[in-house]
Amino acid sequence: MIKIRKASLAQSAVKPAQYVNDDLPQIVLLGRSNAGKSSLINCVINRKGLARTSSSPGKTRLINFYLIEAQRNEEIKSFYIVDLPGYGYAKVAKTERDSWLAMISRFLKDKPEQKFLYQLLDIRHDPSFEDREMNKALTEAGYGINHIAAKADKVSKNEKARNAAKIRGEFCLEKDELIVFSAVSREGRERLLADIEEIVFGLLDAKVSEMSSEVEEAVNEE
Ligand SMILES: Nc1nc2c(ncn2[C@@H]2O[C@H](COP(=O)(O)OP(=O)(O)OP(=O)(O)O)[C@@H](O)[C@H]2O)c(=O)[nH]1
Ligand SMILES: [Mg+2]
Repeated sequence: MIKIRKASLAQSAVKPAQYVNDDLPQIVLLGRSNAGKSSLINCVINRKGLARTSSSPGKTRLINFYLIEAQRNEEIKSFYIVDLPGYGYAKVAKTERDSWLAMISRFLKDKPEQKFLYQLLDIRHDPSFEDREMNKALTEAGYGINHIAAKADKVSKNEKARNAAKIRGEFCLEKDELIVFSAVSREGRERLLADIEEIVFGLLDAKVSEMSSEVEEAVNEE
């Protein structure tokens, strides 16, 4: 398991000139306003208020790049978690909605090979029209999307199983493909960190370094 060593807000952007300009992987969080994107970031990095959260939807209006430093064994690597402004909040004017869409699609088209998309859904509700539209548009454009059912602490155990199954059905996901998450109980945090580990450090390396540390131990014991 990786350890998060440091996190900071590296950059806030509305236009390409303001994007970060390096080749670190980007874990990109998409989802309805109020789905819990900013709370998830704070939970993952163990910092209460780094990403601003609010019960009034529409808190995140910029593309925020959080630079994170993680450690696995002796290895230290950096990556970004990108907090995108949520879609579908209240009754925003059409012009604002359009500029939001333009901002997001411009961002997603930039260095797509560096981006790993996670769509957050509130586990209490059926995926909304916009959740489904967003998923469809991105899938058609060739993006792979991962899914997270957030706010899992807000439902009973039965509801959690039922609603997670519904979300999996909606997006054609296998059982282990949906991450059930809560920023409050921290359920799903390790599962998400395992994904991030694979993205940032690679899977094969993990096995190799596990093996080499076993070999090292064995040598030390002799
Ligand atoms: N109980 C519970 N509440 C949560 C959880 N995640 C987020 N919330 C609450 O839901 C509200 C919205 O959370 P945010 O993290 O600000 O949501 P967001 O997706 O960043 O919203 P926008 O910035 O508007 O797009 C806040 O009041 C949070 O405290 C969770 O896992 N459990
Ligand atoms: Mg937010």
